[in-house]
Parts: sequence; C-alpha cells; structure tokens
Amino acid sequence: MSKKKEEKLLTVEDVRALREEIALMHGALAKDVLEHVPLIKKVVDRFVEKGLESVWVEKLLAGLAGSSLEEDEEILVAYVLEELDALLSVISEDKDLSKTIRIVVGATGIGKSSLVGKLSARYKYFLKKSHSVAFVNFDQHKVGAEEQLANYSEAMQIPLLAILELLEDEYDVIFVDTAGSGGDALDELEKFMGFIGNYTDYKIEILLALSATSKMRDLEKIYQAFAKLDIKSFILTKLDETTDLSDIINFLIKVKKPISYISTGQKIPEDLEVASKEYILNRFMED
Ligand SMILES: Nc1nc2c(ncn2[C@@H]2O[C@H](COP(=O)(O)OP(=O)(O)O)[C@@H](O)[C@H]2O)c(=O)[nH]1
Ligand SMILES: [Mg+2]
Repeated sequence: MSKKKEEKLLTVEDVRALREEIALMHGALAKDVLEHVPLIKKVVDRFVEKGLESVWVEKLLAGLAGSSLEEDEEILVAYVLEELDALLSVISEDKDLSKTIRIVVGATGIGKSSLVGKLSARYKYFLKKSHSVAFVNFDQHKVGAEEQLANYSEAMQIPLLAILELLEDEYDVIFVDTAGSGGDALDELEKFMGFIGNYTDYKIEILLALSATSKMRDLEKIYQAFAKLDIKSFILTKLDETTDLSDIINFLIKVKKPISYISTGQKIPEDLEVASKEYILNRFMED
C-alpha cells in the first residue's frame, strides 16, 4: 500500500473515533488503577460523595498510583484540595475605584439588588477611601424594584440617579441594578452600555451574580445567557443557604473566571465578604 493511499484512508471520522478510543482507554486505565489501589479509591469515593465530578477526581488521583503518595490518605486528600485551590480563582478587591460603573447582572431573585446595596455601602462607608457612590436602577420590569433601591438610597444617603443624570455629577463608582436575562432585558442593557460608552468616560465592569444553591445545569444556562457580556467576575450569593458547594465548584472549575465577592445572608450591608478560596474550600469540606 503506498503512503498516499494510507493518508487517504484516514478520514476525519476515523481520527475522531481514534480519539474517542484513546479517551476511553484513559478512562479504563484510571478505573483499573482505582480497582488496585484501595486507598486511592477510598479518597476518590469520598470526593465523589461530596459531589465532585467523578471523571475529574478519578483522573487526578489515578495519576498518583505507583508513587509513594498512594499510601497516605491525608496526602491524597490534600492533593485534591490543592488542585481545587489552583483551579479556583479570586480577584482581589479594588479599593480605589474612580469613574467606574459596576453593573450587577444575574437571574431574578438571585440577590442582585441586595448586592448593589451591600457593595455601595462598602465603598462609601467601610473602605479606607470613602468613595462617592450612586445607584442607577436598570430593572424596569420587576415590580417594586425602584422602591427597593429608593429605600437603600434613603437609608444609606446614596443618590439614586435617573439615567440621564449620569451626564451631570461625577462619582467614583456607580452601581447599576438590573433585571434578569429574559425578554429584551439584555438588548436594553447593551444599549445602555453603548450610551455610557458614547456619552461618558466611565469604565464599565460587569459582575455576574450566581447563587450557591443553583444546580450545575442552571449555572451553565445562566452563564450562557450572559456570556455575550464581558463579565469581569462572579459574585456568589446565598452561601448561607446550602452546605453543598459541589455544583458551584464543578462549575467554577469549568468556567475559569474569578470570584470577587461572597454573599452570606440577607442583612444589608453586613452579609458580604471579599471572595477567598480558603472560605470556599473550608465550607466545601465541612461535615
Ligand atoms: N439567605 C440569603 N438570602 C439572600 C442573599 N442575598 C439575597 N437574598 C434574599 O433573596 C431575595 C432576593 O434578593 P434580591 O436582592 O431582591 O434579588 P434580585 O431579584 O436578584 O435583585 C431577598 O429576599 C433577599 O433578602 C444571601 O446571600 N443569602
Ligand atoms: Mg432586584
């Protein structure tokens, strides 16, 4: 058989099939290792029980078979946690904002308006630099949304601006509350961002709020819905409502974007923390 003929025989489909076969072999290999190294299997089972994706943990720990590490359970656990630590990412807080518009987006009921209240208070009252802060409400859909922000505005002495007022006084940071992604909400938001870009020199930062109580599929769906926006970081909400952080961790491993803040309850402004991997991993390993 000439070389030319051989090349012709290998179609794209063949290559794909080969790749799949190799992937299967890798999987089988990992499974085989697990059968033969009980301690590794035990640690894999422990993390899978906690909700991590089995393929991911199996592959990670199978790689340690044959090494001296396979005999020490504590080390195996530490190894997985270290790998998780390396895969998660957090963004350090920008404590000196100027001319920045932070837009909080996310599904309805996820805690966006609460975040706008908490973050505004933080930037005005709790950081070393007291920022000049304002709100804009861009949620014209939810009944009561305007009232919610108006209440924060009064309680915190932070002005609630109409959109055109963005062209008047200047602020260090303006927090924008938004509607979910339904209907034409995102198109409207993009128009609004175009307006900011054309008529002001504010820098825009988009923060996507995600609830720690959401399932993997919901998280992926929400992320898809907002993916066309240039998301700077995630904020995790409702950390107080669940002890099972596996879905959010599996999601964060897949979608490599940093977390900036964590919301741990309903109290405004107290229940907000700067994101930390240690906090997330400790919570994940609790009980
Ligand atoms: N338990 C808990 N509740 C929260 C948290 N953040 C917001 N909420 C509550 O969730 C509900 C919806 O919050 P809201 O900020 O209006 O959500 P939005 O629709 O995304 O603006 C309210 O009852 C909030 O008090 C949180 O971190 N933990
Ligand atoms: Mg709201």
